Amino acid sequence: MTTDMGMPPILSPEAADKAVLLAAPRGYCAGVDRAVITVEKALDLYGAPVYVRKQIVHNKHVVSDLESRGAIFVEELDEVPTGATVVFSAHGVSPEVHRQAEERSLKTIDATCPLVTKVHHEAKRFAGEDYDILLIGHAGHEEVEGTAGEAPDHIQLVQSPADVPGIVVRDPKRVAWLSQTTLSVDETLETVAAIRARFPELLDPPSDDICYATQNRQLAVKEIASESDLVIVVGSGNSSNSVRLVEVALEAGAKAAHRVDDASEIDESWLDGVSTVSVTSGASVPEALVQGVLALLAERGYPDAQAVHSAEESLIFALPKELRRDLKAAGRA
Ligand code: 10G
Ligand code: SF4
Repeated sequence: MTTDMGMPPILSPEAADKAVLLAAPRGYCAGVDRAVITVEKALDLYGAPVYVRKQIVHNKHVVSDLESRGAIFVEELDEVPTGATVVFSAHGVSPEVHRQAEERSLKTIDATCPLVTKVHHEAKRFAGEDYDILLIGHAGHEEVEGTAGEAPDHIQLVQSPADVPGIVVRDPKRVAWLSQTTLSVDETLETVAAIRARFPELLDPPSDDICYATQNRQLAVKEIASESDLVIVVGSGNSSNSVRLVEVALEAGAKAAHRVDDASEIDESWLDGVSTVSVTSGASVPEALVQGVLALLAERGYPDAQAVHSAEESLIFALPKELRRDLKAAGRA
């Protein structure tokens, strides 16, 4: 059970010797919700198997649950039989992937989050105006590969301020930056400051690329971190936004912070001498996994969690248009 505590101060001096704080918002964002529902509805409508290129979202429990319902996750499109249905993950794909799908006559459903698509549009626009684009993000992450693929001749990856001295551009007056949507807000500001110090005429994106959900989850964990002896972040190891929450919690003053995929990964020794435990989860994490962590804490003598709200979220995205069209045609819209 959760008690809603509203605004700070979070813990009164009379609080019991043990407490659990639960960050809000946490867990599923609008883009993840849409992507997971897309695969579920595609399985219902077309029947199994439905292929999914890459993990639909970076959470191993979500992926194994969808696998058990008939989804087949592949790394690349050459693993998908000709003519089959394939869903593109929430992290987005490059135009080259769309081209390959067309070449193989695949039926595609694009579950790219609309907020990632927005960054793709910005990349195309800056490239169309012939800017050199510095994309702040992590090498090898699917979102970065998809965004960079929109304008490979104009985009170069910048991972941290340490990369900035080595940047080579054609014209220092025509440089713009964009970013992955799931980065640390504070680290990204540092990287942008380093870039701007080298290129004072640097052009900003028209609006934040780090999305509302990433920002809100970082704010929420910051709010409780300094009161926490331990922060437990639920999320998978390849989930960029989940891993960032551990770093943000530590930077904001948590005495310790660990990421777990679920309650079974909690090392009991982490709880030694711990009074206040805070719990949060990444944008790709089902709430049931958080509740599992709270249940384990209750078994270890911790009280009901106190929810600490730092922002309200109400965004919902419409399902991909290809799926809406087919649902409507089947009378199931
Ligand atoms: O945090 P990342 O980008 O690794 O992804 P995730 O699947 O763990 O969370 C949802 C975020 C996206 C789908 C990327 S926009
Ligand atoms: Fe969309 Fe942000 Fe969620 Fe990524 S983390 S899927 S950009 S809402």
